[in-house]
Amino acid sequence: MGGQAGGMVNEAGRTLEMCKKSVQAMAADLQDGTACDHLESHAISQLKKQTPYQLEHAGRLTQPMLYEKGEEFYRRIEWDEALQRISTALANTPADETFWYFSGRSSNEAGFLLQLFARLYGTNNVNNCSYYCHQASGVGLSSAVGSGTATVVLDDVEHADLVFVIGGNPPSNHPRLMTTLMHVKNKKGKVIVINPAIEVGLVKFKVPSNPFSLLFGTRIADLYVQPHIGGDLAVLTGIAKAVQELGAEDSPFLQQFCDGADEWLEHLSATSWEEITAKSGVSENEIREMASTYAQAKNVVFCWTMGITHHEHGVQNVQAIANLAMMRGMLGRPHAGLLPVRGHSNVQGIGSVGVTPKLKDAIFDALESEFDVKLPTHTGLDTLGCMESADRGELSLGVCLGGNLYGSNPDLEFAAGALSNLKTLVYINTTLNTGHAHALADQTIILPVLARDEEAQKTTQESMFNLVRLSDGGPQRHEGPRSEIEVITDIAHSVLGEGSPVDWKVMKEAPNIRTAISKTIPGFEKIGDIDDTGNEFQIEGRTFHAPRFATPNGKAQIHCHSLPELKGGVNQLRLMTVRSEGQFNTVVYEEADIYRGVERRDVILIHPDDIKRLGLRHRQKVTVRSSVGELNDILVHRYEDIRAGNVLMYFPEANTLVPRTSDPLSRTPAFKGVLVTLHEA
Ligand SMILES: Nc1nc2c(c(=O)[nH]1)N[C@H]1C(S)=C(S)[C@@H](COP(=O)(O)OP(=O)(O)OC[C@H]3O[C@@H](n4cnc5c(=O)[nH]c(N)nc54)[C@H](O)[C@@H]3O)O[C@H]1N2
Ligand SMILES: Nc1nc2c(c(=O)[nH]1)N[C@H]1C(S)=C(S)[C@@H](COP(=O)(O)OP(=O)(O)OC[C@H]3O[C@@H](n4cnc5c(=O)[nH]c(N)nc54)[C@H](O)[C@@H]3O)O[C@H]1N2
Ligand SMILES: [Mo]
Repeated sequence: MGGQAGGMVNEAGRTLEMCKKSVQAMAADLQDGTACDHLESHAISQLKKQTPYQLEHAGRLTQPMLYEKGEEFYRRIEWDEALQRISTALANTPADETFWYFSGRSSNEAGFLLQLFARLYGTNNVNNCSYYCHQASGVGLSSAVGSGTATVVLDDVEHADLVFVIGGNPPSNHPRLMTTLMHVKNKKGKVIVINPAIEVGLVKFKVPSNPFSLLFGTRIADLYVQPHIGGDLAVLTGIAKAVQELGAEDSPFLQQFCDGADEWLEHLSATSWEEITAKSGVSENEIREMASTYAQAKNVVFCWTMGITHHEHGVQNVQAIANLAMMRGMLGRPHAGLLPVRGHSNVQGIGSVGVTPKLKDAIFDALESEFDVKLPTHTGLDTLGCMESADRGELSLGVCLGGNLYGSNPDLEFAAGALSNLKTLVYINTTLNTGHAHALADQTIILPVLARDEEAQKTTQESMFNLVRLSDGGPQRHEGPRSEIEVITDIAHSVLGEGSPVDWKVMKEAPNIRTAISKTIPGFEKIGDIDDTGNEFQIEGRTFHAPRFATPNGKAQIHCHSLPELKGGVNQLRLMTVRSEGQFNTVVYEEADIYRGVERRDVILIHPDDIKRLGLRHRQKVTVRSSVGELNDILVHRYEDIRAGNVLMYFPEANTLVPRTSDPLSRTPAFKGVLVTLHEA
């Protein structure tokens, strides 16, 4: 389910319509046959030719599978053999030659346990998919307000009279946010969208459960501004400059509660409109219009997603959004603030419970004293760091709890090569994906696990509004898969043995894991009572409803930025790699992208002016080339709704073209800032 919270109720307690993605996921789940049959009947060379759609639709993984280099096929193995192989490999590998990658769908309990095991085993090479996702938001927000998550709760957004939606496609990826935006609109609030592509659902949106909206649609965007890809820093700086020229800044707030205001205001005055418009591709008029709408609004919430973070200057983008909020005192009080709209359902919780290379000091100390152990202190690798280290042959064992590390990586050829250098690779998954075909170590073991809604025990997740929620779990849909908690505790027990500082048998019971979390993760104290009280709770110290921030001096921090040049030369186009309506990340459920009116995935969406300028024709086949790879037989798709000079292709297929260029501050790859050229076949 593409949502943020457990269960089918949103944070305001409203029952939600079943979202389409969860129906698709369940349908894929209930198919005849299993992914194990599929692996047994298809050679690796055949699997490599299959699409993400075909692999996902092979059914559920039900039994451990083993692939050994040199063989043509995967084969079934028993759980005992699989676990034995994994513990033998771990026992024979120096801890710092291993890495531990986590996707964001696992529970807090599973995440906490596996990272704890990795550290007791001896490494900090522990990271999660946020390094390819919202890491820039975490780093940017921490530098601005001292905490890396949303500063608001859902109720704040519902009360806003202006919402900025920057660099995201919520009609496809965050349908629940659309319901909130419709509430804002129904109360005469406004919405400003900043996005190089016009996403139709942000212009007018229809919800299936609302008959009125179904007939007419609700108009969403009051202003829709299309910068060039990568132009946001200039746009955001421009809005701030125009607010300043209107004299609409909240000077008392800036002086009393923020650091760095004077320097920043001087910097804004000194930045010319020529520079701002040239580096954003947005006219001064449009920027001034956004600024005056902002200046008139009382309660403003800023939302953003991957159009902001997937850039070399992702952290600066986030800081610039925070600056803009501070400028008019839209922080540190109810009904206003900052909202990074999250990716995976529990990616935030996974990060909170310690799935990061560097543990927060408080967590580190608490774990050491709770379990009476010494934890490793040397620097752990982030996700891209692990891939690069594996590429250099420095790593020999990887464990992936969920996700598709290969498929989500930039530069697929590099990614396949890096992971194939490993001696052992353990994939803990529900279904097949491209990684299982392309990224194979000397021995590759796939362990089949239950999805969260099939767990026998209750588990918890954290929503993007910092609310910890309890999920019931549910009946198992297939014989064979085991719970993540069971698998992790079994591996940990067999590697660390009876003398382990953590009793892994005790940790098989989720309430015992919650007790450990409550004692070691600051803000999660109440999780220890959740089994008795059922009380879901807000994590302390993250929602700022008073102007006192979690920074060392309690003030919000303003950052000055120099504006980056727009990327690209004469015949180059700026490429964004994005999701279609019919997919969840690397998992493709249907080929069509209904909102964008595109029926297949091997396309490049390009503005008519660019088609003309480059002498191309609609629906002709081209080769798309970047600095790291090329894709052949891509169909040119005439698309009015993208800003000329910029093009759109679908992730994960387009990852062949994405270089490893990343934001130095967050280490997030620039998935939206790829330069490409088109060549006639
Ligand atoms: N159904 C569904 N739901 C999902 C997911 C899914 O795959 N399917 N994935 C989940 C995950 S992990 C995540 S992280 C989120 C992703 O949610 P989104 O961020 O909405 O996902 P993308 O498809 O990457 O869309 C990027 C958006 O940013 C715009 N954009 C691209 N470049 C720029 C730029 O330079 N500036 C600006 N301002 N905008 C730009 C694009 O036009 C597009 O609208 O969704 C989550 N929810
Ligand atoms: N070019 C490009 N690349 C990108 C992006 C982009 O926009 N453009 N987006 C990036 C982003 S935002 C993200 S978050 C990453 C996604 O990175 P990942 O999280 O690594 O990838 P997913 O595709 O979400 O993982 C899908 C797999 O998760 C497994 N799975 C599903 N549910 C469960 C579960 O409950 N438990 C377990 N153990 N496994 C489960 C299934 O086997 C499925 O095949 O990709 C990144 N890569
Ligand atoms: Mo994500």
